[in-house]
Amino acid sequence: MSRTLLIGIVAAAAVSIPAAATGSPNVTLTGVVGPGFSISLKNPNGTGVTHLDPGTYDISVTDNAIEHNFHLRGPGVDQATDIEGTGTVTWTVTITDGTYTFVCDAHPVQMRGSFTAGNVPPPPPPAGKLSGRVTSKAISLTNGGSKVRSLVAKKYKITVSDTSKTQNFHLKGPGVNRKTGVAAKARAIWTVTLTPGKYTYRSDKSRRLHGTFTVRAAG
Ligand SMILES: [Cu+2]
Repeated sequence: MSRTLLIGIVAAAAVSIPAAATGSPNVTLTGVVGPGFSISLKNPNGTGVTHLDPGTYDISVTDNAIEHNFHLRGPGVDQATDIEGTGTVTWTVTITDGTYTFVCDAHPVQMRGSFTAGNVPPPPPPAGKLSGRVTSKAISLTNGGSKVRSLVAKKYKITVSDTSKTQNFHLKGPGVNRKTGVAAKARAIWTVTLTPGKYTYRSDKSRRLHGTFTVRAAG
């Protein structure tokens, strides 16, 4: 008996899913402002909105703060919550080719975000920051204090500190071949575009001082 009953429940649940989905044809994006100086607009999967296909969207906006608001503006769209008010509203908006911004009107410099749509490409991701360091005894490449083992392909700013007059810092891999001088101390900032593949950093005067990492495709 239990087997038949279970199949019946599963079948009923399967039928109810498309019925619910057809009642809400628009993709719903979620905008949140506050508490504090935070503002965000997210895709259904929780990632930040950076680029959308043109179309009609429902935007559920929750305004958590009496000193902030959520103001979305771009081609064909200009919608805002009250600065003094709080609560959740849903806007149905039509997104077309272009760039859209969302800000708090009371703090438009600190609290802002943007995305592009259609034929306007998303902006490149901000450059990553790395630190390269070589002393007479050790070499390292770190990312926020952790040793770099794997990175996403994009642009990076590498602050290189070469505190040795006998070693250097040499980064080599697909599209990149940069080095400091062996006989001089140096401090430099290199902007490099890392692409998928294997990279090596080493001192050209000591085989012992070396490390490797891999770069994988973005997305
Ligand atoms: Cu604000």
